Amino acid sequence: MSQPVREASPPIVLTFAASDPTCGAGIQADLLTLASMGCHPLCVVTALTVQDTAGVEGVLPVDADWVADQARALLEDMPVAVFKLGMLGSVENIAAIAEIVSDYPDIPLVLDPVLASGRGDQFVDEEMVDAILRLLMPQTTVLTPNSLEAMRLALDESNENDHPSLAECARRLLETGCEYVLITGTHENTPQVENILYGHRGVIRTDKWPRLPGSYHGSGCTLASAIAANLANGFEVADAVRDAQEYTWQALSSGFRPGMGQYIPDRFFWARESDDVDLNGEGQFDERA
Ligand code: PXL
Repeated sequence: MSQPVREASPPIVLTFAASDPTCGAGIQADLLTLASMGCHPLCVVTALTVQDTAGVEGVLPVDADWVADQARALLEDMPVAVFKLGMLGSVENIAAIAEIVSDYPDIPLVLDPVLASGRGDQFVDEEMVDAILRLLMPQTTVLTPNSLEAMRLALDESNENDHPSLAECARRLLETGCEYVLITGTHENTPQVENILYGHRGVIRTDKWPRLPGSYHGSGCTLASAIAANLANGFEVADAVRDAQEYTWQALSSGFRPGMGQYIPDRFFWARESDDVDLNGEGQFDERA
């Protein structure tokens, strides 16, 4: 019997993240984004959550041996172009994942330091923050904190007078060993959302985006996965970051509200008919305010 012709596979991105059954955030958001951007996702589940579009009701970390076994099985079988890390669930999982990725030092790693949900549910304790800083940052290519996460990761807890600027947070985070830090500015009091990419020589680029009125679930997962997809597709970091922001802005501006809580980004906006996406327009989105 003749075999079907074997096509070259799309670039493969391995994501370690928690399941969000709403598919707004978490590993399902990563999967949708990576697929939409032409990659094949590999999904290692680090925790289960119970949630709806209004909030998280429960988190069950997956046993660290199961996390490691999922990843090892995939890595022995398929060539991974980029790693992407989201919510990791436990200190044990952080340690297991740090050990696995250290066996692949040439594979770029995008770390979305998920510390809390956009709705305020806390996902990490101090021990996990410490493990992220010590074990993962030195292996990170691009770190993608929002300004609140950057502050929490960079703050010197022993000094109550420590009030670092975001640029100082970026400097401290780069000192922990990551190559680039993209601090997103959704939570800052600026007319437009300003996202700043820092490298060891300073600011690499600043991008400003019109503020959208809705509250979105999964915007950070979408952005980090889009960066990972662009790196897997061969972009340099600065271009990967710029293009990923544009993709995310479009997914957000095409977002929809399927339940009673937050909006969900539409990662397949390009596959649906719509006149909605207009980077220069602001009026169309008023109904979501
Ligand atoms: O948006 C951050 C995030 C990541 N991963 C999971 C989540 C959330 C936010 O709720 O539930 C699983």
